[in-house]
Amino acid sequence: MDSSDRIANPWGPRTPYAPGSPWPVRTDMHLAEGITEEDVERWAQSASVLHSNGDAMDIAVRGGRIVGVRGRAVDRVNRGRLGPKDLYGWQANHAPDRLTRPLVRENGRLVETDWDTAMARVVSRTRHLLDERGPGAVGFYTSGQLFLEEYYTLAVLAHAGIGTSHLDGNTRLCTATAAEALKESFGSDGQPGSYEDVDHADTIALFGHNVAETQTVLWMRMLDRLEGADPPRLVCVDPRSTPVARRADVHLAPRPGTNVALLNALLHEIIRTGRTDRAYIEAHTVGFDELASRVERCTPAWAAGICDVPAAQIERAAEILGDARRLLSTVLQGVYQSHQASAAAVQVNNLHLVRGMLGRPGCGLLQMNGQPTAQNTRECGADGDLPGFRNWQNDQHVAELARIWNVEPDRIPHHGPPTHAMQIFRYAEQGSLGMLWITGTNPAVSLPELARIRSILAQERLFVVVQDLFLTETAQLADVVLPAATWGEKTGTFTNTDRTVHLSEKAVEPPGEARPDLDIFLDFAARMDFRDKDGGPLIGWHDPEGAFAAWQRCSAGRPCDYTGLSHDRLRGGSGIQWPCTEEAPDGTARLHSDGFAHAHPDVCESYGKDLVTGATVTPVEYRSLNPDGKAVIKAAEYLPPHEDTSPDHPLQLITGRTVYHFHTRTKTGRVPELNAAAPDVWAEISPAEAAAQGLSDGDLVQVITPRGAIRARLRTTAVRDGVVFVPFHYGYWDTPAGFRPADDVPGRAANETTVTDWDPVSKQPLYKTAAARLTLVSRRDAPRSGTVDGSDGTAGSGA
Ligand SMILES: Nc1nc2c(c(=O)[nH]1)N[C@H]1C(S)=C(S)[C@@H](COP(=O)(O)OP(=O)(O)OC[C@H]3O[C@@H](n4cnc5c(=O)[nH]c(N)nc54)[C@H](O)[C@@H]3O)O[C@H]1N2
Ligand SMILES: Nc1nc2c(c(=O)[nH]1)N[C@H]1C(S)=C(S)[C@@H](COP(=O)(O)OP(=O)(O)OC[C@H]3O[C@@H](n4cnc5c(=O)[nH]c(N)nc54)[C@H](O)[C@@H]3O)O[C@H]1N2
Ligand SMILES: [Mo]
Repeated sequence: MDSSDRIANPWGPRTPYAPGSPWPVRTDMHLAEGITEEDVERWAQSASVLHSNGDAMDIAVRGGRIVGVRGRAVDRVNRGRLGPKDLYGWQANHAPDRLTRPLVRENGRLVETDWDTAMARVVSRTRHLLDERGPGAVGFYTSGQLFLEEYYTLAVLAHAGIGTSHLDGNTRLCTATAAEALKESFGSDGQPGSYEDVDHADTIALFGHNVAETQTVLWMRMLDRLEGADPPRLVCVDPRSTPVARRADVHLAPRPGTNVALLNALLHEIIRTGRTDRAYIEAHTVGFDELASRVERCTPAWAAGICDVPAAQIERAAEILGDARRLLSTVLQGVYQSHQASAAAVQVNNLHLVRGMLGRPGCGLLQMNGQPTAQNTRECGADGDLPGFRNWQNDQHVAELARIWNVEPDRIPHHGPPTHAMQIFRYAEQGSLGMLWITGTNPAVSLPELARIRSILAQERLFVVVQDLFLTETAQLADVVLPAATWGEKTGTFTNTDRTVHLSEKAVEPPGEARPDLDIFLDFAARMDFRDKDGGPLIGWHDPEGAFAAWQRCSAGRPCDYTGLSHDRLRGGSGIQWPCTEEAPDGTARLHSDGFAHAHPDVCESYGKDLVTGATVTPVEYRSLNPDGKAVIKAAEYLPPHEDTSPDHPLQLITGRTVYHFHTRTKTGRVPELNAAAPDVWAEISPAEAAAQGLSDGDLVQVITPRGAIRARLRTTAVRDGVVFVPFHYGYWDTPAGFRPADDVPGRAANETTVTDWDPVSKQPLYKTAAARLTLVSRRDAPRSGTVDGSDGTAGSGA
């Protein structure tokens, strides 16, 4: 098909299908101009790294360069389909401004150097800090975008090599709440559901998840069901009129930050009307009575007052959810990036538990991931948790890990919870952290309250290492910059939202001296000479296959068991869902089909937390609550957002995504089609809100919060009155200055305005509730770039 169509219509043509039948194949392809399939010399197997869906594709190679991509029809995830970022995004690999040599700071400026010099600086600073101040002075902040082999190597290096507990990923900003909600309810991380549940569901509910723009291929699957025979009913909870909302049978548009009130009312109705599965609750869960009493007074009328959603709509949604026979729910950032993130996400788990809707075709639950490899950050322990979903409070688990690594258990920090990213930056601010090694993330654009983050990273006393493809806003503040190879230039595996593991093969050489992250970590480990307790090398592998084999040993017997997989097994066919073992050689479609073994006190990854305060439950308490390992139904009371509106800041600010860009745009901003589709930041409010404020479409405005201000063009869309939405993608690397100008001039990155605050349970920052006001800078007819409105409206939210 004509590739330009996929900017105007990101989802392509429909292939409708009926419940229970397989999703038809549709093979999408995009090749560079002038290239035909016959011109392609070689295809390298891979999957997308620009979202969590895991769209399988082959990379077209000609003359040592990537010249396009084609969806893999054999793959269970996408059956050949690709989204707009998948189709065009590969062009970023060959951007002219890729980093090709290491950089070190000399007299205040970053200058090119060789690998030996750069690595020697990193090693000497690490040794110095370990000698002078101990492992607590060294921190690592990684990504949801490297490969499994890289995370596992980094986790071993940090946990048992350095011995620091200051290791986390940007997964903290992304899906820490997914992991937490799964631990709270089911004892361990691991998605219960499967994408095949879309094929069987009679009802699909999306909670704070704009799937149409953020997992376009998953939305194609839902659209094909909606246009086939016997379509599912669709429930959408989102304050904006997203493409999902516009297709929904019921769209609930609550005030931002009120998910718990809404969910408690839905549970109230389902319990009141007897739409629960008593036998399932009895056999498989603990905690139901507490939930029933907690939500007893949470009537739709009560929630209507908090959420500003008509009570009748809440009742209607409860009826649909309560009558579903095969319910699939998804949850994402509209829930996770709120002040009661974990409490709300757990209520969606409860909805499935009280209705007995788990572990059967169509009865799916996806606490969605966002980033392509976030699942691997979590399972490998590069988010600070112990590898293999092991429990830091369980001495047996620590001892087992120590055996696998052949070290003394004491060498693995486990005397308290791992340090979360926001706390790592706090330690850097206070000075107790002397070195921060940042890999595959751009915190100078993606963390909240950017003026603060910039000042932390710019400190003389903090040694900052940045490993990236480009001289990002963050790299510009580093002491050492290491040029990394990326997707298409290195081999490894990664796991999507529904636990499907894909192999991604090296297609082309990286530019210049750029090296795979795995090689950089292995080089560091070798130079540091980390040893096990018998004097052998702590890290004994040298390549991706060796790292994968080591990880398999670590995963054996745990919920994320990879022992039945290998790079070879993943070559040629479809991706495979973990756990994959000798007993389940083709992988496992759904977890919890026969009970909740992962929740057993001896097995569970966590004993859980108080959903309101975040206080950890002790092993003794957990054992008495859940001795046999059942699912835990946990109730939570609603609390209002921490920062509410005021006369000074009368609007609620929410931030998020557009279909055309990925995060801080280091890749998508360098792709002509995607950049042209949405070249600059904007702010959305409702037409009524605009009228009330004397503003109109296209006006240049400032969005102001107590932290800072940005400048953006106004778009009027069907968002709730009283809410302003800003996409968070736009940093400074492609502005005329190339970096953030002065802190006292309004910028354009949404995070200039967001708040340093987090969910007490998952520690995920709050990007979706802050108070703001708008002021007019200039009217639309004042000179403007003309392209600032971005998309033509077909795909853009609220168009
Ligand atoms: N195109 C594109 N796709 C991506 C990404 C990208 O950058 N661009 N990033 C990937 C990553 S890492 C992630 S984490 C995912 C994120 O994927 P999503 O979570 O789908 O994306 P967001 O736009 O962050 O937020 C989703 C919705 O939450 C709504 N929302 C805001 N406040 C509330 C609230 O209080 N309650 C409810 N119920 N909803 C609310 C917003 O209006 C928004 O439509 O996308 C992945 N896919
Ligand atoms: N206001 C607001 N802020 C948000 C969010 C929001 O909704 N609103 N969402 C949050 C979420 S969910 C997320 S996931 C984060 C994302 O925030 P970031 O992680 O900061 O965003 P990216 O732009 O994806 O940064 C990834 C970096 O890794 C580099 N990279 C890519 N591949 C490789 C590789 O193979 N190796 C190495 N070494 N580097 C590589 C890229 O060039 C890029 O600089 O933002 C968070 N921030
Ligand atoms: Mo994310």
